[in-house]
Amino acid sequence: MSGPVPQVTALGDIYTEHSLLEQGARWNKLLEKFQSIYGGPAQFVSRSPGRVNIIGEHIDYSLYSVLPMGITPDVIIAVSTNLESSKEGTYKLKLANVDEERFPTRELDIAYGEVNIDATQHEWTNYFKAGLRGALQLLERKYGAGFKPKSMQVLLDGTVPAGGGLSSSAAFVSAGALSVMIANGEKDVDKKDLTEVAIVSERAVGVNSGGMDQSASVFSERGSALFVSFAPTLSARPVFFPKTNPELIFVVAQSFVTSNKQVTGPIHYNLRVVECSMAAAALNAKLCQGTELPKDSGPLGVSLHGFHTNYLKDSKKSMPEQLTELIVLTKSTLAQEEGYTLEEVASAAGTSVDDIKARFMSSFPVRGERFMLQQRALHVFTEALRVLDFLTLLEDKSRHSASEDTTDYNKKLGDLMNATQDSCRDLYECSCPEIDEICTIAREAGAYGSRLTGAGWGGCSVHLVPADKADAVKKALVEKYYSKRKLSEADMEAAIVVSRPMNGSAVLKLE
Ligand code: NG1
Ligand code: MG
Repeated sequence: MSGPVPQVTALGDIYTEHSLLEQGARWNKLLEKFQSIYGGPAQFVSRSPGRVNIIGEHIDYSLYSVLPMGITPDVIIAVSTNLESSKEGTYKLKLANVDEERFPTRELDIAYGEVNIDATQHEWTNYFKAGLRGALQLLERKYGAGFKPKSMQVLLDGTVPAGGGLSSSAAFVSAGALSVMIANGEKDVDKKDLTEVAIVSERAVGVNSGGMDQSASVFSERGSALFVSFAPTLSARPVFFPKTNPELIFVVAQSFVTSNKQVTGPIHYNLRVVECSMAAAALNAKLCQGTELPKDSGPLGVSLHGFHTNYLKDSKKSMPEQLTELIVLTKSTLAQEEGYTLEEVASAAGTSVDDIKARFMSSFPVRGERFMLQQRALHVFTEALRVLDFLTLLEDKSRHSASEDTTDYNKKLGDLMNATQDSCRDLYECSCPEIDEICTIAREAGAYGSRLTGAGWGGCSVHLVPADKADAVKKALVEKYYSKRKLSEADMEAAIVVSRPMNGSAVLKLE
């Protein structure tokens, strides 16, 4: 399901009628502001959305398939290449944001062949530079190392809340990389190329990220969820929601607990990536004696999926049966429920502490006394299984004619999401009390399934709700959660969104 990123001439090709009016006003404002800042018109606008993950949490970097969908909030970037650099051997970037108070304007002269990013600085333009660097690497591979990038005037507007679990970063990096490719004359930007560029680029900003967000941001299609697989290579296909009775919708609710991966990475996100890689190494050493853990595209070069395919390469069992087997084996093979010290990890993986440090703990700082290998691996294998179960339910053809009541079916989908939340809370320890509370409130008010979405430790939650209970769920959340916090009017307004699956990346040509 690859192909070029669509180049469109009307906003109706990007948004549905629900949001067209509002988006039209926003795009006009962007283009007018561009004209007033730079004294000339923009040549094109690139766009990439945020996403909500329906199911498949914290398994993308272990290279198991996930099921996210694109949403309406997005990053739009207006661009003109109508300027010259005054300094020999450099090109110029003028980077402005519609929200200039939070994101001050920057002017950069960048020497050909180098884009320096200081990931220790929390600086908004890093995300643009990350996309720039990735896009230029791709262009250099294509046109040779002497490739001279165009100077760019840029004005950006983002509506995906930062640190809110809806993947503002992937939207930013994908839209940024896309804008650089178009500015440098690329006509048809391949979706898969763009996604891969965005995945690698985002790692330059200091996060060991998987590939779900960038895939969802680039590939999503209106009206469908996206089944994204990472092994043996990246692929994505749309999965339509069957008709149900009562009709199902997704309610997305913020917790307003902010978890910033750049800051908490060493004890949260990046540590989980490390724990999963360590678990893969230990399982492989114990169960695949004599064979190396194969190198793959996991952020640290190996993954639980890599161990899985190494161990079960000749298995005739179905994927769900294989995962079930691995769940049983994990409990007996990684039996230390109290976790593993670094020495114990090394011993389980049949290697030295120095080797473990060099392979898994040198690219980003992590802090941990005990590494919870059993719990993390169990979460990954059970969650990978839940994604397949969810997909099987969605694609169950016998369901599609339904005019009869489908409450039981709806509940099965919800139960899987609830099981994900339990596993995130207990095995992966990536929930937080506020998200747990939101899930309880929503379920009591009629949601079939409620869980955190995105990295967790705060951020966002997603709820599968019968359409006729959407108002009741919203009301309960406002009364029992939001009204108890001191929220600004704007936050209150953005707290809950009823989300429709929306298109991914696109370019609007203006000339
Ligand atoms: P968020 O926190 O929403 O950006 C992160 C990762 C995903 C995935 C989820 C957990 C990045 C850019 N994104 O999402 O790849 O691992 O957590 O499922 O790091
Ligand atoms: Mg992110």
